[in-house]
Amino acid sequence: MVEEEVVHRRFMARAFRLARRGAGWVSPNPMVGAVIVNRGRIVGEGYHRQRGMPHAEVLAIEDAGREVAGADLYANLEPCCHHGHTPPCTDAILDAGIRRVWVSVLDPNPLVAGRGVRLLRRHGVEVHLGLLAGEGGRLNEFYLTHAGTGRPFVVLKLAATLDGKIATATGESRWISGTASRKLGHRLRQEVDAILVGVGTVLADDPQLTVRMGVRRPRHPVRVILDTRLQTPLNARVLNDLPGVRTIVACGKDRDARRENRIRLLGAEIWPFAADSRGRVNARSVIRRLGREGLTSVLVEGGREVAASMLRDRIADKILMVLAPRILGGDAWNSVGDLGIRRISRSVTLSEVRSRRVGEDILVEGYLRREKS
Ligand code: AOF
Ligand code: ZN
Repeated sequence: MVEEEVVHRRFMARAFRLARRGAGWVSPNPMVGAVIVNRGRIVGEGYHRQRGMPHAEVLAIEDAGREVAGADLYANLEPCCHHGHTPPCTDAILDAGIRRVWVSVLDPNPLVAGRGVRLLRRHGVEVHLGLLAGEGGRLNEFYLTHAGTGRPFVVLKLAATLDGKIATATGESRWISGTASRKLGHRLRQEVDAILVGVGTVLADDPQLTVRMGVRRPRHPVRVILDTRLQTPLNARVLNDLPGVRTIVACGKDRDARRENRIRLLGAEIWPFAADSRGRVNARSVIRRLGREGLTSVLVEGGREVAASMLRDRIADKILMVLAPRILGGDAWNSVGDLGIRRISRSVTLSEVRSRRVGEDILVEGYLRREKS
């Protein structure tokens, strides 16, 4: 029995790996991988490549050909039972004569949400739900958050020194982290729907916010700048490089109309918002609107004020902190602005913390408890 469990996990882990190949391409759909096993041997595999394209299960069934009859299927997400761009996977599974199905997590899409599993069971298929559910949930944390709540999953990424600094006293920040972790940053950009920074970062670093280093087939995320008073320079690289990439400048309602027009002429969208209690664009409203526009994930790359509001207002779901083996001292810039915390018991605390080496740097990641919004 225990041995058998190990085998099931191995096939599900294979489905996870296949699913991950769709990272960055499937949004707003989930990443899904499927494996078909007959008499202990993998006879078919498939994964969802891109939104609008066939589903993992259907591809795996095709791949298995005649060997699918009486076989087992492993899928990281509950098979769909509705007509979208493609017909229901549950029909394909039943037509193929698959006998047993292992599913990691349910699909929160209201058109599915447990119906896929129930339908299969009703037709005599043996369905096992919850195999490697923790990892299956983390794999699709963008999709599951967005499909379940309508808001995107928010990742706050910071690259700092061991003493938590992101720039020297003169504002120099290139480069605190090493090549390996900067490459990782570009791969991460490739997987999210939007990158968001504050105007302070645009003024200090003039970033492009595009996918470059070591990514073969770049897919650029939407660029979002929080810029209450429209201070983004008209010659900033975010407004001028890669004009085909959608760029959004979120500003206060009380803005300069001439400047707004000039930014629009460069191809960027202007999104006006009410200010928060500190007189800045309300980041939570911006994030919510991104979710309404179908964006499932946002990577926040700083600077310190934006990082502070993501933590203060509990907007971030996850933190990725790259720590470079350097020290800059007290006159350098902090990675996170003031949070007004007086007691250790009130500190922003991560859970499910993991860490690993990336080149010379250390990557620490963990989850935050988010307030409902
Ligand atoms: C699956 N297998 O590989 C995927 C599923 O418009 P469609 O037809 O692509 O349907 C998209 C919805 O189907 C998506 O919102 C989610 O509920 C489910 N995705 N389901 O069984 C897959 N990609
Ligand atoms: Zn499907």
